[in-house]
Amino acid sequence: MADPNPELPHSPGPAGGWGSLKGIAQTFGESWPTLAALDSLRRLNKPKGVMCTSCAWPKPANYSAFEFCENGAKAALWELAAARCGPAFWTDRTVTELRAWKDHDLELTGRLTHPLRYDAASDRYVAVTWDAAFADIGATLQTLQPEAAVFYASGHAGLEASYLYALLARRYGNNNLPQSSNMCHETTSIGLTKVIGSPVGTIVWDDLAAADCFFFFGQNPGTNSPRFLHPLQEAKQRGAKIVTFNPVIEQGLVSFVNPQNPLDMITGHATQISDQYHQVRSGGDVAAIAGLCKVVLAADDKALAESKARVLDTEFIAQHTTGFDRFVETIRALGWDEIEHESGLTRAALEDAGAIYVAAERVIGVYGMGLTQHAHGTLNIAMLVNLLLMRGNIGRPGAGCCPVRGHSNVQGQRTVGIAEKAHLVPMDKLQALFDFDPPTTDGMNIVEAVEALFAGKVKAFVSLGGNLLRAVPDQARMEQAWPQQELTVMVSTKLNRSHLFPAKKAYVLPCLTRHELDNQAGGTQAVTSEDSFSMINGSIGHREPASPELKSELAIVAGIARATLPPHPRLKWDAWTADYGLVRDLIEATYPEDFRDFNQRMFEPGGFYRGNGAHERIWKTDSGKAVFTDPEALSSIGFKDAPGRFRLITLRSNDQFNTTIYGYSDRFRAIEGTRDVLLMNPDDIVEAGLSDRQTVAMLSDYEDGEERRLGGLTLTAYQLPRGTVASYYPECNVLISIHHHDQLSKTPASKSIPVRITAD
Ligand SMILES: Nc1nc2c(c(=O)[nH]1)N[C@H]1C(S)=C(S)[C@@H](COP(=O)(O)OP(=O)(O)OC[C@H]3O[C@@H](n4cnc5c(=O)[nH]c(N)nc54)[C@H](O)[C@@H]3O)O[C@H]1N2
Ligand SMILES: Nc1nc2c(c(=O)[nH]1)N[C@H]1C(S)=C(S)[C@@H](COP(=O)(O)OP(=O)(O)OC[C@H]3O[C@@H](n4cnc5c(=O)[nH]c(N)nc54)[C@H](O)[C@@H]3O)O[C@H]1N2
Ligand SMILES: [Mo]
Repeated sequence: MADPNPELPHSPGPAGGWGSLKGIAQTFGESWPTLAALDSLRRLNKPKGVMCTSCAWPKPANYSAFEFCENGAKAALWELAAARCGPAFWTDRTVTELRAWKDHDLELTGRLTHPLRYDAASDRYVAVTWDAAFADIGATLQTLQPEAAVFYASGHAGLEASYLYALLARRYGNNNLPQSSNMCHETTSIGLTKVIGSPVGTIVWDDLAAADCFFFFGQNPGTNSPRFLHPLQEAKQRGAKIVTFNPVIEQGLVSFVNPQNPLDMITGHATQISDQYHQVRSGGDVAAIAGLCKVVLAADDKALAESKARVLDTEFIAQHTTGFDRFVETIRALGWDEIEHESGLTRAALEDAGAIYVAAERVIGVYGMGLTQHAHGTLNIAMLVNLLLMRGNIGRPGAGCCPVRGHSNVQGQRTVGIAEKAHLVPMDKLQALFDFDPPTTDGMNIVEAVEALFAGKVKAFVSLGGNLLRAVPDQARMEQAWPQQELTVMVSTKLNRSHLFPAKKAYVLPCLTRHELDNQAGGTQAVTSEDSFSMINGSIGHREPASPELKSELAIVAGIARATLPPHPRLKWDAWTADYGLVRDLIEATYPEDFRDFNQRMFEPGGFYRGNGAHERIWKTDSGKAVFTDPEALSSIGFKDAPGRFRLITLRSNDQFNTTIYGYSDRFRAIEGTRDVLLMNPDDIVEAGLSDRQTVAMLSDYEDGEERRLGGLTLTAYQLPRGTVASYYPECNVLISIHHHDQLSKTPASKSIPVRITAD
């Protein structure tokens, strides 16, 4: 077991504290927003305020004065930056020239102010009118076969715009509605549905306060959901235990100084977060959890022999689950040797962790990309559910399964129809509401869309947010294939790399952010979003828009739709744009159980709960029960170990939101001034004949015949398990094969990429 307070070679302070305030200030040294923008922070995550545009962590009903974290503040201020990227920006720069720019520098140019069309003759973007842009987009889409167009959504846009976007795609004639979750928690949607009949997590806010134990697998709250650290700190103060499985020692899971607690701030008092920290190998969680399950079985055997209370929740297992006997048989047959080998952890360490699990009454299993982004990611999740089911830790207070979602409305977009799988959408309702026959064949998810793009079958890509070209695997191939299309349309707030590979016709359409005043013919409009706990919240923007030319996401979707689809009395694009409440009525009519009294309830403090069967122990699976899964593999990597082959983890720094790079300070890992690093165990460095600080290159070792290489990385000795190396996302995306993904959900395996390392 790793020391929970290790002396790292790079020794950062605790998460939170003064560092987080400094972190907010530093980010804006270069692009400091107006002072009035700071007022926006006060309104974050409060009723009639604005729901954070950063992550999807829920908002408490009893909010504090400042209900935001370092990264929520950065996300807000980044969008409200004073800098503007107007049409004049293009007078002395070409698109090709900008490809040499870093992601950080592209976004630093500021908010986009005008709709832009790519002009191939001058290799520049030029300003166009909205009407001209919509007309050309509509006319081009009309010339294509419906299957050849893709409607991508990154998880930002609100429920109203997202609902209309899905309607646009279906009226146009396809279900090609891939979403950022296809690279993220799709594993959760598929994996959890299979075993508990719900695509989303099962806990609600009050469960956080009732739990006496948290098991963390591959989720990094300090960087990616910092407001989670507050309930964790409270949990520790009431004596709850926290056990972490993560190859990287993440500071937020080690200790935390609450920046919202004056006493903590003055005294520097840090709360220790993890009681145990286990540095599992990348892809070693199936084995680690199997080990924990073995410990639970052994404890139950002992209790039986001694006629004590059972450790297994036998009543729950009998009444609510299926597959238990086979699962137990497999777990019992597993040897500790193979578990130790595959997990990289000792039996003693797993017994220590298992002892905490067995002693706890109410356990929450938390996870993130460390479980979802592997070739057997769905198996990872099924194993975590196995562990929870053994002691009835799903569907009762203080217990449950907690996938921590990424984008602020990524879960909600799925709820209102952004889904490529036809069976997930109530097509009968759409048919009745809009008088058309929705397409019944499944559309493409991200991996399928990219494969079709490589095969020349995709001719148009519309993106509601996001930076797909930078976020997907096989970036070099993407950069070749993307411009071959007839049309690319990107609804964006700032310049990003995806804009720099324009198709034959290419438009960049600038939109309002959630912080900005959205005035339409029917008055000021609000938008709604759904968080990780299935709570729906309204937001009202109040900031003056960055440019008078900007349109809301909903208005842009409606503009494209009006220009693309034949008119129909049921398609009231203008009325919907004037009053988003009418769109919420449509959402309620389509999903009456989830959105009862939508317009009346959208500003309830903390949001209103959409409900979740699994939370009530109603299992919407084929068998009507929760399912124990018999593991068919003990590693989640999906390839064999080989001499010289490493497992690469792609990391997020504390100074980025996905492909938006705020700066070069990964404070919690003490990596400053650069992102071009490769972190490696010191013994591995020696064994590979390399040396610390040397410049190295990584080569993909995925066996599909493609060459993939990333050079210029400074090798950095770091406390990682042997055989596991780490470097940053998105820079490493050139190394990932589009074919290397979770078997069931097709989520790219971004946390176990096979690589070789050489001197550069
Ligand atoms: N500030 C900030 N906030 C964000 C984001 C951001 O980029 N910046 N992104 C948002 C989005 S879209 C998402 S999806 C979430 C992502 O948030 P997380 O789910 O936390 O995602 P990551 O940071 O990619 O990876 C999580 C952890 O998995 C660990 N890990 C890697 N491989 C393994 C493994 O094999 N096993 C185990 N047990 N752990 C492993 C890594 O060391 C890392 O600490 O955050 C959201 N919030
Ligand atoms: N190797 C590797 N690859 C990964 C991951 C990983 O861990 N490792 N993580 C994956 C995950 S979890 C995700 S979610 C994806 C993310 O993939 P995407 O969602 O496609 O990427 P983002 O970086 O979140 O998108 C940033 C862009 O969104 C636009 N934007 C920002 N705010 C708004 C807004 O309010 N409205 C609109 N319309 N646009 C806006 C801006 O122009 C900005 O440049 O990447 C995935 N890729
Ligand atoms: Mo994500």
